[in-house]
Amino acid sequence: MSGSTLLLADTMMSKTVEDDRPRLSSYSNDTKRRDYEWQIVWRNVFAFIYLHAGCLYGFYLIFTGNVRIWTPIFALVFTILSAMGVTAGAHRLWAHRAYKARWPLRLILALAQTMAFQNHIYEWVRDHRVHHKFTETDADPHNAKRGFFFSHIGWLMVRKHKDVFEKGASIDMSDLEKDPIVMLQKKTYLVVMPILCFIIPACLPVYLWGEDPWTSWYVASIWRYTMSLNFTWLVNSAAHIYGNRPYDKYIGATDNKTVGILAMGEGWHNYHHVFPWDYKAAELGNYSTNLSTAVIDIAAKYGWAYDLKTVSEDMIRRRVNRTGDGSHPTSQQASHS
Ligand code: ST9
Ligand code: ZN
Ligand code: ZN
Repeated sequence: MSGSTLLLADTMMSKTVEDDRPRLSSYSNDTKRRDYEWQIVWRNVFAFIYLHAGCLYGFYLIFTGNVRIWTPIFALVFTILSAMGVTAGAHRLWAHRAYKARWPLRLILALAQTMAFQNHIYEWVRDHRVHHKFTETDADPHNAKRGFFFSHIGWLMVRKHKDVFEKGASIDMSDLEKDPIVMLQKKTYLVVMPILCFIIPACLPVYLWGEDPWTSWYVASIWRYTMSLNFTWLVNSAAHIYGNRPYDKYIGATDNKTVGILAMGEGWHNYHHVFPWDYKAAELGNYSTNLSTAVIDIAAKYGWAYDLKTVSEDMIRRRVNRTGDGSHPTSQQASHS
C-alpha cells in the first residue's frame, strides 16, 4: 500500500461537492403506503431492545474497568473474525462471486459467517442480491428511501414489502444451491449459530482467564454482537445517505470512509454499487480501510482464493468522467475547478 494510494483515498473523502441526485425525500407518502401495511414483528423489537440495552451495559462494564483486560480484546478479535465471514464470505464470495475459493476457505468463511449471526448465507445472499437488483425501490429489503432508521434496523422489525417477495423471486440462487457448504450451514444454522455466536464467546473468557460469567455474556457476546450488527447496518443506512458519489451521482449509495473502516472495507459503497464484481469492493487496495481485501489477498497467495475479479483503471476513469459527482481526484470536473 503506497503513500499515494492513501493520499488518493483521503482526497476522495475530503472533497465535498454539490449533491444533485434526486433527494431521498422524493419517496412520497403515496409510494410508501401503496399496498403496504406495517406489520411489526414484536419478537424482533424486544430482541433488539434487549441487545442494545445489554450493549450499553457492556460499555459500562468496560469503561468502569469491571472487566478483565483480555475480555474486550477477545471480543474485538472475535468481531474481526466473524466480520470476515460476512465481508469476504457472504458478501464478496457468495453474493457477488467476485472471486473463487477452495473448500477449506469456504468452510472457514461459513463458520465465521455463522459466528456473526446475520442470518444464514443463503438468506443473506438472497436479500443482498435483491438489494443490488432493485436498489432503493419497494423491492429492496432495506430501501434507504424509507429513511435512516428503516434501512439501518427498522427493516428487521417489520414484515417485508410484498415487492421483496414478488420481485425477489426472480433472483437466481442456483449457484448457492450447488454449494454443499452453504446448504449444510442452512440446514444446521439454528443449532450451530447460537453455539458459535453466543455460547462459545461467553464461555471462553470464563474458562481461559476466569472472567465473571455475566460480564463475559454482556461484553464478549452481547456487546460484541450488537456493535458488529450496527457497523454492518451502517452500510445499508449511512452509506446510502451520507458521503460522496465519485463514480455515479445518480444512485443513492455513497463512498463513506468512516463506514469503510468500521465495516472492514464495505463503506466504498458508491464504487461497490457501480462495480459489484470487484473483489476489493473499492477502487483502491488500501488495507487500512479495507481489512477484508487483505484477507482475500493473503488467501490468494496460498492458492485458497483464485480468479480474483477487478476493474480496469480505464473503465473506472471513463465512468468517473461520465457519471461521477466530481469528488474523484482524477475527475475532469475536479481538475477543471
Ligand atoms: C442482519 C442482516 O443483520 C444484515 C444484512 C446487512 C447487509 C449489508 C450489506 C453490506 C455489505 C456487508 C458489510 C458487512 C460488514 C461487517 C462488519 C462487522 C463488524 N427474495 O424474511 P422472511 C420470501 S440479520 C426472495 O421471513 P417476513 C421467501 O420465500 C440480524 N424471496 O419475510 C421466504 O421464505 P424462505 C439477525 C424472499 O415474514 C419468505 O419470503 N437476524 C426474500 O416478511 C419469508 O421471508 C434477524 O434479526 C427475498 N429477498 O419477515 C432476523 N425475502 O426464507 C430478522 C423473503 O423460507 N429477520 N422472501 O425461503 C426476520 O425476522 C424476518 O426476515 C423479518 C421479515 C421479520 C425481517
Ligand atoms: Zn447498498
Ligand atoms: Zn454488494
